[in-house]
Amino acid sequence: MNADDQALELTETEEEKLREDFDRDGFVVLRGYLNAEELREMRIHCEEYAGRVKALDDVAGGVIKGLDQDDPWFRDYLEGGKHIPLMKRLISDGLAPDNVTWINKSKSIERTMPHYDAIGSYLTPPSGVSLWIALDDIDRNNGCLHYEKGSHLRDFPNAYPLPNYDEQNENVVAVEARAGDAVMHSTKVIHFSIDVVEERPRHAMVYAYWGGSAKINPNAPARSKSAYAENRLVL
Ligand SMILES: O=C(O)CCC(=O)C(=O)O
Ligand SMILES: [Fe+2]
Repeated sequence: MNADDQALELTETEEEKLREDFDRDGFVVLRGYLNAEELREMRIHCEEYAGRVKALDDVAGGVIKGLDQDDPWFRDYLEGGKHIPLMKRLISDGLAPDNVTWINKSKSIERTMPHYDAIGSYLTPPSGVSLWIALDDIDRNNGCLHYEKGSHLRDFPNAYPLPNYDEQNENVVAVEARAGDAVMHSTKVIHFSIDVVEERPRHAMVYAYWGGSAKINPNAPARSKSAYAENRLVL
């Protein structure tokens, strides 16, 4: 069954709360976003991708981008997953898919340094939203994500990692996740992971979108490898 056969079931009040949280914090955490069967299905497609296209263990940096280009299952989820209606309402815009990324950062790989996803964007405004899904339990011991609440409302340098960034500032919160939990975050919110101290699988997937109304900035070089950079699709 395709993921878009189901929908995220939320009451009006629940959705209203998510919208308020997203506007204020720049992200929302969805506990149990994938049920056991959906989690199993996404993991199976990662394993299948690893066997047929590329294994994450063989990739320096622990990140593979563009799974949508080699695997219709991931492309279908990017273009039609159950998250899409809510994500559109969170940013009050259409969604222009960018790519599907698969991440597993072990001890020997550099953690994800402080950044916001729109760094280096060739779009203006660099608005958008990403769906990050934990495929494993990801806690303080194996490099959980941290977010700075409200940082999406300020402007930061266009550089990775963000220079002179205070990771201990009072608005930073740790987001420990169980497998199947998800985070929807603005492309402008600052986030990073911490060092892995306990070696355990730390698989996550990211389904990334630009705001449908964002335009290509003619002054910015088109450095994107996204399959959608040339053929824009707006959901
Ligand atoms: O899982 C990670 O370490 C990085 C995730 C991230 O930066 C993202 O989803 O935008
Ligand atoms: Fe990110």
